[in-house]
Amino acid sequence: MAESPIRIERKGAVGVLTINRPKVLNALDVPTIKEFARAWGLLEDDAAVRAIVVTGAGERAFVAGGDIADLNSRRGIAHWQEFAELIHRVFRRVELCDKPTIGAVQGYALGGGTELLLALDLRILAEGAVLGLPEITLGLFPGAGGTQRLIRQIALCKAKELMFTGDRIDAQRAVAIGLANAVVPKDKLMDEALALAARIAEKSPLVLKLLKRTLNAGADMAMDAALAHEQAMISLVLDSEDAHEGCAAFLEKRKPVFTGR
Ligand code: DAK
Repeated sequence: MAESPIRIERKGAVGVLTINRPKVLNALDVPTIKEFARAWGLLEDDAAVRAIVVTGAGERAFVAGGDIADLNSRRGIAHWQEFAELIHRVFRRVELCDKPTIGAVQGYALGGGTELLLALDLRILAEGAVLGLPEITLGLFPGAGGTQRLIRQIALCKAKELMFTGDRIDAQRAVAIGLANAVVPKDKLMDEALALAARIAEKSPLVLKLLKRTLNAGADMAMDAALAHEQAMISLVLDSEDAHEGCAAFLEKRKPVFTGR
């Protein structure tokens, strides 16, 4: 039987999803994106999973992009129906996931790989990681939500430079322009990503959920609407058992135990 293009495993409270097509540098074809969606649903639905780390199999790549052979196999409306609609739906689901998500990147994260990172909350890069949006060199432009996510996340002139030139950037530069959180030694990548995920996973899942919703929705709202939304969300949080547990733990000089209620 062929090996699955996606693997999932649990490390304590952290779910790890590995894109597993190392022979083509974990490029995303339609079957892989479909399997990604299925695996993602399992992690989302598992209450014991409080944070999700996404990584690529092998040492050469996180994801080298959309699978160019698969992309080139379609003409006309089939692009929209089979590829565009699917990848947009899946990346949006990733972006709006109620659990915190982290990309752990070794090697290439190009095209759809960088676009996937843009849908993840935090991005940890191994030394030597290479990011970029080379679609323009293929006669394309980033179309998995990348144009819109990038201009909302980094300075417009830097976003345009990346998309107009298709240049690859190294890990240090990716952090410097605000595209990633940190660069770590190659052999520490998973340890660092898992430790960060575990630290976040200790926090209240309810608060993380409402915080993510506040940030994601607020980023696209006018200020007054965003503040009203924040006020409603923090009111829910303030009324939660976890808020009382966190405050009581502080006063009692102990570590809080959050349950998500
Ligand atoms: N797709 C398919 N195969 C790929 C691939 C990719 N993106 N990237 C690498 N491979 C395959 C190579 O063809 C090669 O296969 P074999 O020749 O061994 O059969 C194998 O992986 C190893 O790659 P290389 O031999 O090229 O390895 P090198 O170390 O020499 O070079 C590289 C590594 C990452 C620099 C190079 O492979 C490369 O430039 N890869 C392509 C990177 C790229 O252009 N990525 C962007 C792809 S376009 C859409 C939404 C999103 C998208 C499209 C549409 N809609 C909404 C419709 C996304 C588009 C993209 O991401």
